[in-house]
Amino acid sequence: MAIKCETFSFEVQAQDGTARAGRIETAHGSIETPIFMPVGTQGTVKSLTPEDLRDEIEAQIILGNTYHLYLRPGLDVIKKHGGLHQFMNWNHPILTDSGGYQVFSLKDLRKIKEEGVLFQDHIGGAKHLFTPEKVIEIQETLGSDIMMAFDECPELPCTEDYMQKSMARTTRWAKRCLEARTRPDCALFGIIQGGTSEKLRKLHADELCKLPFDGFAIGGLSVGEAKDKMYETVEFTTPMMPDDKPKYLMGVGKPDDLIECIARGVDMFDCVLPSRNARNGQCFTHSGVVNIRNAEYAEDMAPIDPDCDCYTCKNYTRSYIRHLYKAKEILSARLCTLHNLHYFLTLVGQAREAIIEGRFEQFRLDYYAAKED
Ligand code: PRF
Ligand code: ZN
Repeated sequence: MAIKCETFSFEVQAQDGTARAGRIETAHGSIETPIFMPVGTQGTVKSLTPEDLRDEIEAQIILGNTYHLYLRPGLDVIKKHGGLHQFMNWNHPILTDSGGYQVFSLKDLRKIKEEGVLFQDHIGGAKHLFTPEKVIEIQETLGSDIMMAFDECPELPCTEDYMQKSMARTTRWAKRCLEARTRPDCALFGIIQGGTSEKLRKLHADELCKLPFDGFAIGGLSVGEAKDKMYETVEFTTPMMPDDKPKYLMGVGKPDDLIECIARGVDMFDCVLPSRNARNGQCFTHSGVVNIRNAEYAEDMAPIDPDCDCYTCKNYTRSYIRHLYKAKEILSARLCTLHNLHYFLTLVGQAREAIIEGRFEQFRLDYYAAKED
């Protein structure tokens, strides 16, 4: 008998057009949606402590990766700590990706079978088999609050025939994931694939949304398709998903994408962009992107974003941060990461307020207007 998660719930608190504000409850606390999840692939959001994440960025949930943590440090080490929360000293919600996306990006080093995916890892080149049962076992060992089902994210472009076969297999894997659960405190989300085809998305959503998942994700986007295609796909897919469960768009995106996809009914996002780009000196601000490497900032006494109240913007000039970047000082990565994640979390928080107050469309217009001047 498949078990149900007893610690997970979701409630829609307000709706404005198709944009939603809601609340998720998990074993490690609640999450107010729409939400952005900073990515902590290796058991750390690079350069930040849990205190930074909680106190400066006000992150409510972070994302961890099955694939990376399973390979290094390995489950025995994490088990010894009592799970990923204790291992990384983050006592708040964690969502883990299933490893599907990571093993499929190994291209030459993997073989897909009905049983699962055979792959060679990127560290020592050892062979592993990820099956739906295995990735649930790993995610339960990590103690994930929200586990993701094992899916295939087909490389685009692919034929309709391949996509249909892949989706059918992802559905069979999804059922095996549900059957493999043993912990009542770990929720499980299903992942809808189907590329940018409305017909295929409908086929897959109809099959997956019949299953007793705690939430649903849109996978297979932000893989190189045109931006308007992605927005269009999100727009026709969210109505195919149950309104009483969270809707999660995987691996997205830029600030504009968050605004556009919140408008189309998405509740949850994750992306490496704000943290990864911060390390290259790319900062997101109310007036657009500031590339701190640029010579024009050499003597700029302004903060990265004059409209930001993050730790970085309250204390440091563009000139100083550019100096750190140029001198290859690691503080540059940390200050820019703090700023970018603060910006992303503030943006979704303000979107949430606007939805609750029924002024989301005005908020969206104001957001674009600020970028233009
Ligand atoms: N599947 C999984 N993780 C993902 C994706 C997916 O399709 C994406 C899509 N860009 C990001 N992360 N399991
Ligand atoms: Zn800032």
